[in-house]
Amino acid sequence: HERRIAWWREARLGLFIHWGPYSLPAGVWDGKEVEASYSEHLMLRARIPVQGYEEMAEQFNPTAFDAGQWVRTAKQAGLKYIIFTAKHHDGFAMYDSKVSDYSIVRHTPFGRDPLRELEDACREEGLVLGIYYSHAMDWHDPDSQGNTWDYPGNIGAYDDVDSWIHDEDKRTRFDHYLHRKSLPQVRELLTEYGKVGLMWFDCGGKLTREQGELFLSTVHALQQDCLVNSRVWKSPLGDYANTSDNQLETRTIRQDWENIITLNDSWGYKKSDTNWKSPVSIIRQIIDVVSKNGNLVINVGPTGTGEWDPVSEQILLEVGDWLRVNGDG
Ligand code: FUL
Repeated sequence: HERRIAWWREARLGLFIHWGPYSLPAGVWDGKEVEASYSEHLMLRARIPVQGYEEMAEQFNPTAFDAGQWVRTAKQAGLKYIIFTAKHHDGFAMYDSKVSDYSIVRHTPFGRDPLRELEDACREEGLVLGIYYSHAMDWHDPDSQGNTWDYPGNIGAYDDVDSWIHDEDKRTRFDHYLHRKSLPQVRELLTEYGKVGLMWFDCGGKLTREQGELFLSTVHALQQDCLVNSRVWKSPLGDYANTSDNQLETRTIRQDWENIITLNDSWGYKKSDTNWKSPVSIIRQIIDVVSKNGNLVINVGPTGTGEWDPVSEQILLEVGDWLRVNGDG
């Protein structure tokens, strides 16, 4: 563990990238603004049937995507690692998956593999590649958690453990999803994309401890030096702990901890969300978190065409300017 975490303790600052088909509708469905602060939760909040979401995803063609530019901007902003959403809760793979055809490569006219391009760009620029993978929730899968409008027998997104833990059918089907899709995709991510600095799992609280440990041991068996965050299940499982989302008042959770914030309120690109944090408040957050020996990960949500919102880019570059003068490199 000590050897595995050494680079991360040094790195201090990272960039989160939430990008997927949800970046295209950007918070709007059927001409209406969907009530949800997170645009990446559109499918859940608007209860979009799998087929309707699939049809939307077929339109995803982000031809302006330029991995080199994204990574160079991150570097200029003083960020040392990136965490890219390889699959969010919508179940859509943002990489070339052999496990599922529901991917950017096979399901869209775009046909490119952004994870591969980001891997190459990170290697070129000397940033560490981290991968976000929604291992517990998958609204596209008939046996996973969250989608109870297409699959009423599933574990709901907001159900507590007690409501399903004794339900043999729910438990068994969820376990099938883990073994049929989730774990196999984690295996491909850790075998097809070179050295991965960290696997960032999410919403693992509804897994059994055993299932959480299975993800942890799978990662470490494939890449001994790859870190795993505590959302794989619950802290203390994992190499380091996370705060809750967008938590601006922090306290040390344990020795190795990471605070995650987004520049506005949504993680995925959302057209109507202009509630931007100022560069000064981001700088304060850096000072606060780093002074408590933590890491800070700042999120950007690129658009459906593959560009960064100019406002978020500007905020990050101003932070980078400050770091060049006041940081320790
Ligand atoms: C949350 C997710 O549900 C959000 O969509 C986002 O990915 C955030 C970083 O973690 O739990």
